[in-house]
Amino acid sequence: MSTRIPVVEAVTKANDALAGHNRERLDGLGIFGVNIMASPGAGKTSLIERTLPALLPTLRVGVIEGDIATNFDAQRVSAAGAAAVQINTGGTCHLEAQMVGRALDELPLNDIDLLIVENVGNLICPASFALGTHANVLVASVAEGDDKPYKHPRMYKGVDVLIVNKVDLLPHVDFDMPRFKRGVAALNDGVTTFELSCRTGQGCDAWTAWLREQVAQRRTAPAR
Ligand SMILES: Nc1nc2c(ncn2[C@@H]2O[C@H](COP(=O)(O)OP(=O)(O)OP(=O)(O)O)[C@@H](O)[C@H]2O)c(=O)[nH]1
Ligand SMILES: [Mg+2]
Repeated sequence: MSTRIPVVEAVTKANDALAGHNRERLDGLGIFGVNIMASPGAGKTSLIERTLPALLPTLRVGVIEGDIATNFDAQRVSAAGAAAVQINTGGTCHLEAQMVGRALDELPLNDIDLLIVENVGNLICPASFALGTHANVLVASVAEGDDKPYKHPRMYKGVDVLIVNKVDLLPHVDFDMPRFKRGVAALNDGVTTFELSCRTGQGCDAWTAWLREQVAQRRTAPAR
């Protein structure tokens, strides 16, 4: 008779240890790191492209892009002026701390204030794998439907920031904002939320101001 082995727990524990190592590296250099998660096409890369011009004049930004295949997104953020590294997971539906650790080796960490990680487009697996960043950001788009907090509670529960993107499409889609917000409040009441459009730029200033504030706090925090 074979013994049952708790593989998933072992994998996530090993990941947590490596995420802790990544966090120590970032903390040692005073870098603030965010992990941006969302379903495919919600607007993660568009958000980074919108964010970079607002921050780059005063902040140094590095971006790690996670995708199953292609370097399209790294090309986009590189064109927008950030130091970028692309991770191709080759099929894995989320980033893991070990992958991010290897990508950190490729970035000029001594010349970075803010690290943005774009996770693989997926609303399930990324929630289970810490990367060592300081804040988890979820991008929801109104084109996805207002039922997503109800269908993906784990993802909505664990995030520090919620971005509701594509609000320019609200007149064209049947997205019930109060229903969406009730679902979010039941899981993560008071989560810092920005409603914005990466297409028009509406609402983006509040998000970039929040990022700036986090970086400033990290710079003045005593080394841990
Ligand atoms: N109308 C509208 N379209 C948007 C907005 N933000 C992004 N898009 C469009 O949505 C599509 C997907 O955007 P991306 O930024 O590539 O999405 P993503 O989440 O990075 O996608 P993956 O990396 O493939 O998971 C593109 O066609 C964008 O132009 C927005 O605010 N409004
Ligand atoms: Mg993308």
